[in-house]
Amino acid sequence: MADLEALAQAIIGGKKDQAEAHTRQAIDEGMPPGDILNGGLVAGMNVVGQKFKANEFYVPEVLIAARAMKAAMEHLRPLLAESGTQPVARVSIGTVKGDLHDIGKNLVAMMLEGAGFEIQDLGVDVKPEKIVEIVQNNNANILALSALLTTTMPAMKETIDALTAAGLRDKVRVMIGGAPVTQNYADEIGADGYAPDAASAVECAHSLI
Ligand code: B1M
Repeated sequence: MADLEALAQAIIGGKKDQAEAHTRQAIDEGMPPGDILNGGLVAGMNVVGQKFKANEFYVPEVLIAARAMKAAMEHLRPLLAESGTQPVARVSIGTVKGDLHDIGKNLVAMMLEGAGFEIQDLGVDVKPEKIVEIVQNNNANILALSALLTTTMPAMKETIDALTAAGLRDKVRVMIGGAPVTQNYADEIGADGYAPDAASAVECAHSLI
């Protein structure tokens, strides 16, 4: 009998093979894919987020858990699409112009995916004009911007200004983060949300929708 608690535990422990096996078993037994996602994958990643915030888990543990979550997700993704299960919201995430750091951004993306958000990863060094094009053509609810350099933080303001100039500022909620970024800076440039770490990014994204 499929065991969602065991699936959640496999994800928390970063046990990729077990996570995949529990997911397959649940699918084969006909459990609705949305139940497997929420009761297993999201439940597991929630605990990972809490442990990360409490400094009980560090970056490697989160990455290993996220790898197990992603492997399980590969089995579920086609079924979720078929069953019409809606994501919590759609997030386009990228590191801003001039900035090549992506480890934190990837961590945030994985935690959001683990929380049931649909992720469009824009990569690094994403120019404001590219973001304007993406916001115009895609239906993301949230634009998530990461910056790791004090010299690239201004590109966050440039991006928000470019969205405003293009008449698109109201189409998307903008959240920002990265080591040098602060809540004050978010307020100053008119971002809708700020999160200091990947677990808080999930809370922030939830608060924006
Ligand atoms: Co760079 N680098 N780096 N670097 N690098 C820093 C950031 C630096 C602090 C090192 C230092 O001098 N002590 C410094 C920045 C100084 C500053 O501006 N204040 C620096 C510098 C100067 C540079 C170069 C300019 C060096 C040079 O060439 N002279 C250069 C710039 C290249 C460029 O981007 N154009 C450069 C290059 C690199 C590498 C390519 C070698 C490599 C990046 C590899 C990669 O990302 N693929 C690198 C690395 C690894 C670092 C350090 C060592 C680690 C960064 C990291 O990944 N941390 C870093 C020093 C340090 O932090 N100890 C440093 C782990 C990661 C999990 O944390 O990214 O903070 P972080 O993400 C956190 C939170 O910030 C938050 O959640 C994450 C998880 O909790 N978060 C968000 C991040 N994005 C978020 C978005 C959100 C919400 C939360 O919402 C959207």
